[in-house]
Amino acid sequence: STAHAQASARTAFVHLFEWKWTDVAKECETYLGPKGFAGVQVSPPNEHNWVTSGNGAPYPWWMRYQPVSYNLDRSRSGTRAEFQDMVNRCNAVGVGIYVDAVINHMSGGSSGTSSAGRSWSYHHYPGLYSGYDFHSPVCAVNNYSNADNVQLCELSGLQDLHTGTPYVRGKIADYLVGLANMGVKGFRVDAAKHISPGDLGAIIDNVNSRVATRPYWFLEVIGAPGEAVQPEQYFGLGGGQVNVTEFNYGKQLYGKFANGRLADLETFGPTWGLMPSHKAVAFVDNHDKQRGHGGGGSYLTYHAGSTYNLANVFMLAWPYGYPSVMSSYAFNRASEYDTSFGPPHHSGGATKGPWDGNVSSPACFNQQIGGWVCEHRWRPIGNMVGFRNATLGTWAVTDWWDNDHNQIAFGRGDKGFVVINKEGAALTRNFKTSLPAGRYCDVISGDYLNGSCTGQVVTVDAGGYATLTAPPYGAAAIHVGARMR
Ligand code: LM2
Ligand code: CA
Repeated sequence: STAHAQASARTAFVHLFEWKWTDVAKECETYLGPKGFAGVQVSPPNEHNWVTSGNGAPYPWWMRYQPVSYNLDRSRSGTRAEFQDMVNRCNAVGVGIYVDAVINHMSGGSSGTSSAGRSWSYHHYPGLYSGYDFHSPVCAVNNYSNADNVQLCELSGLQDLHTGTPYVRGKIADYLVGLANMGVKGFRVDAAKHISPGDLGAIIDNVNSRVATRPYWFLEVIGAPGEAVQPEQYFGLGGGQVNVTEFNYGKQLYGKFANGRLADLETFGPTWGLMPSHKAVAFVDNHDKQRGHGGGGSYLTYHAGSTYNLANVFMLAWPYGYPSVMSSYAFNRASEYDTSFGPPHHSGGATKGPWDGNVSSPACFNQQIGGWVCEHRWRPIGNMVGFRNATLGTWAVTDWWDNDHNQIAFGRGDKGFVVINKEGAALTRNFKTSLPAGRYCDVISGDYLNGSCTGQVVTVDAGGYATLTAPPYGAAAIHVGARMR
């Protein structure tokens, strides 16, 4: 299990990709806090390049991966004051904010205007960085068998910071310390693979030494066999306390959920080549992989509908890593134009968030372009966060059952039991569980609230047996946090 998760008894987080600060605050208060989410990964909060059109698409999402400064005054998600208000309100309901820290590079291109209306040009960011602060000679990342090429050259033409110098390290650390002092609880280090472990370790140590409480760190390192830079090289950073993204997790789940056999998952974990559980951030998809950015590999996305739901149910029930739930706006995948398309917006590019004009609930579950998908609010996904929190104490898988094909079931000791049915016929069966006798709410067919259940109520007998029904391409799940009174 993971230390950060145990500390809070909240064991999963969500990436609210491209959400506005004012909307994230409302989402914490109305949904994420009550549902037991530990945190929210937010889009990069700093001043960034402003791109009106990319690959023909209006206001591409990826403009935010082109920093212009570490000023929070005006990003696409809102102002510094709105950011602080969000951090405060989310912290107040037990939900930490994790900032996506883009610190490997600055903008791409030769010149431009930022989200705050300021000018910048190649290797020239007024008041922050100039010539000597960038790696030279300038080269392109194009040889993954050479660590220096990966870490000292430009990734996708993005101006590569000389993270070996005290000045650059200091500027980056000041940015992150400032965020921690505002109440930010963690950092996703973007493109960590493109910063040497020595440089990144120095920055992490600098930050950790200057804050009252160490932030939670997870580093984005995409592992691929045979490459010079491997995730393991980053495990020891921050005194060995950091996590690393496990990109093989979602890739392997795709292999089983999209066209393989779920029964194979009985042994899913490090023996499949995954990093140790306590080091890993696990995810079905992320903002890059869902649109084919950031290298190859197939991943399930919300486009897969019920199969996507089931893969997330499995992730949240299975004792591996610290799970990250993806939450998207609708997009098509046909072309570069489609995958560059930014979030729903007003004319001029300001984000039109799911809470815009809505008082009691956000505009979600809209898979047409211009809509927000909000996978984290899909009932099976949102409610399985409660399952994972309730089962934290028993990390072992118990009472495994499968039909040799695509119906599986397993328990988490005396804390929870889940059934996953990726077949076209309903599955009803009397399962052996290790739960205490009692009546439980099936949190897939309904919600548990204040001792009552809007879905199926399941009885576990004195011997631990219970009859559960999982609909076609559906699931059923019971746990001690949703027990009838
Ligand atoms: C990441 N992780 O390591 C982010 O998760 C990923 O989303 C970022 O790429 C990347 N690293 C850099 O932070 C995205 C997007 C790219 C986009 C960059 C910069 O996937 O397509 O590149 O952000 O905005 C774009 C253009 C590209 C151009 C580049 C520089 O698509 O064609 O390259 O800007 O102008 C010349
Ligand atoms: Ca670099």
